[in-house]
Amino acid sequence: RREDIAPGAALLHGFARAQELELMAVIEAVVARAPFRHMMTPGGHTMSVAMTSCGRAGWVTDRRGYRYATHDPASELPWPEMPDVLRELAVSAAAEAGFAAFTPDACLINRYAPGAKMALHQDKDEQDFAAPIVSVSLGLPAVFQFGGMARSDKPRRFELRHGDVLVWGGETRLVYHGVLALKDGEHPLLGRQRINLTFRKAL
Ligand code: MD5
Ligand code: FE
Repeated sequence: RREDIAPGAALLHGFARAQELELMAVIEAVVARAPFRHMMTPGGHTMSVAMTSCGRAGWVTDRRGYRYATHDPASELPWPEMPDVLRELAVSAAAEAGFAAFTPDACLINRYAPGAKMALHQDKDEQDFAAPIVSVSLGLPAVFQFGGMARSDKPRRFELRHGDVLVWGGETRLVYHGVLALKDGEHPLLGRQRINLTFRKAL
């Protein structure tokens, strides 16, 4: 089921569900080479969400700022390649939402333990705002906040469940958004966590 939540933003309920086992297997392989880490923001706060990346570019933050990097700062090696099953899922979700020819080069993998959250922010570290962003949710459900172009715009709330895929681009590409503190629970496949994959054309 496709739910249009704003112009250019579509929530594809359960779109990734049938591939849950393959997705978890390739995520484990990426994490074996590029482990999850809690990065520091330019302001000196450690993020509650643990992150890693695959693809040509990975999103990183440290005291110098936010940016995309071709190498993992922890190992100084290139990020693991983006597995085909991940790329194909992102491309097919984008097409389903009306964005043909999406060519993601970055997949950020976010891990939320109970209590982890992501404050309202805009995604604006990418070169090309014409490309959409595709976000895949796995594991425990989270409450996603979808705001407007100003931080002060009152956000709407949506629940993102296991297998849901959110695609946004066009007019809504730069809206403020965030994730409320993850509520504790037990997911049959992932246990006490939520994993979010965010695909972007970064470079
Ligand atoms: C997450 N990740 O679930 C979140 C939300 C990030 C990030 O925001 O930058 O890694 S992904 C869903 C999302 C993000 C940005 C905009 C919209 C949805 N949207 O406008 O619908 O870990
Ligand atoms: Fe974001």
